[in-house]
Amino acid sequence: MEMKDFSLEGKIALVTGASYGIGFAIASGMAKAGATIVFNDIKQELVDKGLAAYKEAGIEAHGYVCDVTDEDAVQALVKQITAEVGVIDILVNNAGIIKRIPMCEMTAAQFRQVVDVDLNAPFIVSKAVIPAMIEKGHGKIINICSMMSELGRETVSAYAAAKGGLKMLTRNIASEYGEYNIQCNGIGPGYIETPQTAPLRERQPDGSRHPFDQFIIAKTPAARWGTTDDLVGPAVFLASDASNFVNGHVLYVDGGILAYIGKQPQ
Ligand code: NAP
Ligand code: GCO
Repeated sequence: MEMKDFSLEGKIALVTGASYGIGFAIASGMAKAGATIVFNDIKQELVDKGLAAYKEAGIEAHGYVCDVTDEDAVQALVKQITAEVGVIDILVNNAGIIKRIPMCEMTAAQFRQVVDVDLNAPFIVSKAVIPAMIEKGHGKIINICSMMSELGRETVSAYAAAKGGLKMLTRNIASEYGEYNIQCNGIGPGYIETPQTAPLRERQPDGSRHPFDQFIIAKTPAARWGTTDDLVGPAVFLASDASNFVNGHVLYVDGGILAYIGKQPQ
């Protein structure tokens, strides 16, 4: 074991849905650790925005338009990346959506849409990259899970079902392809400040904190929301040779939420 095992020098990383938010932070951290960054997003406008943001950060990223739920498009994307950049060494299944709707008011179509992006897509993209990883003799897959891989709450039934499923897909990829030197692990972020959680942090008309915002601060031993930067170290570790015997694990990066029973009444 040497410190160079933490380096991603010479590695190609595909991070899905990484024009901004958690994906952008993870990809930027991997670039600093030496990786070549490839990302996709669903719209050209977002890819252009992402490319400009990477450039501003001094990173020459490769950006593509691709809907990760479309298997043909994903297969074509992986072929194109392989031809234009090289074989993907690291995949981060980051693209995700949430719909906050009480379960009995949610349509089956809305439920399916969330499961499609948050669970079916990681299956589709992983399936597209694994054969070349096997041929190359190594590969790293990181699935972005959630607190909802372990916990439920009102209004997020589809998201929790998908993220719980993603935890098990993680274990299954590890089980099925570990013998080919492929490690598949998850990162379970706690509550992180991104556009996805912005509605939960909106200031109230009187300037006070959103009740959910106060609830999260009280539920988190660190007493704060996470930042996208909090996820970078764990992601680089799980993408690097330093984690070559870590497989099928979900690393929760949650400021202690899952360890905590909650604040006792005063
Ligand atoms: P975000 O700000 O909403 O970013 C998600 C990205 O995925 C967006 O760029 C989005 O594009 C893209 N995307 C959505 N559907 C796609 C599709 N079909 N094909 C390609 N790209 C697609 O979310 P985030 O907060 O950074 O979250 C990133 C991941 O972390 C998600 O999987 C999320 O569930 C997970 N997560 C977030 C938190 C948190 O507190 N923020 C906590 C735990 C886990 P559009 O803008 O076009 O939709
Ligand atoms: C919610 C949140 C989440 C988080 C995250 C927690 O409405 O409860 O949006 O579910 O974003 O996934 O880890």
